[in-house]
Amino acid sequence: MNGFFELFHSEWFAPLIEVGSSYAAEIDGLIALVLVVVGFWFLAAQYMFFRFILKYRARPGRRADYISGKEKHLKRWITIPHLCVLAFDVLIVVVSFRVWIDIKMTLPENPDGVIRVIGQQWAWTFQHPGDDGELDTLDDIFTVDELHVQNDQLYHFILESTDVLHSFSVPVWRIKQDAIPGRSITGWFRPTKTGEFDVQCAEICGFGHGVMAARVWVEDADAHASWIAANTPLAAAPSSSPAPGVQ
Ligand SMILES: [Cu+2]
Repeated sequence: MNGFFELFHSEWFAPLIEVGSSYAAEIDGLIALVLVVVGFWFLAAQYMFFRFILKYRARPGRRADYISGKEKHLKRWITIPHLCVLAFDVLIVVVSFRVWIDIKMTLPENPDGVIRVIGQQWAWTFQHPGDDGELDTLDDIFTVDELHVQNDQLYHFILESTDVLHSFSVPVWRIKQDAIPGRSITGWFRPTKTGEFDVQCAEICGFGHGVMAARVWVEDADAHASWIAANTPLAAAPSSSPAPGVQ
């Protein structure tokens, strides 16, 4: 059975749009399935539509046929395709449920890193763990519109918003998750491709929504370690004097 579902882990789209996370191909497979099923019925319906228009059209000396569709043998033209469409609907629901469970309802344990993503009108703030690998410690690295992660590592993200609804969208990873004020939403990803990619807010969030874009840098281990070393705030260095504002 699992072999059957593997069919829908599609990398057909790879030449068109980059596949950059462990589950991107699963989302693509689902889209391919919907495209094939809906596309098939679209073409079949259009074919019959135009065929009947031509076949039963008015001709010299003959009026166009009027078919009420009430007779039993004509009703079959509706009932049989209807049942077929329902069967394909069930297939789409089953496959999408599996993808939903894998990506949204399952949180793989023991992440290699945790980042916090905060949406606000109209920028993204990213909180990365510093040298100690722990979030919410003194050496955390805060950036605006600039996310840095290490390739092939399991990340959890904690998504928050300070004002209105936003949506954290990273197309290359096939992530799109709403950020809701007052809530912390946890999700996960595992990047599989190094490079620099787009991050975009995908929820109309006010006047500046269109410019609420950011970039993510997926780096190999060495490049990521040197980025962390270069950006760990000085305040994190051991010091005997208290931080400003602390009595
Ligand atoms: Cu936004």
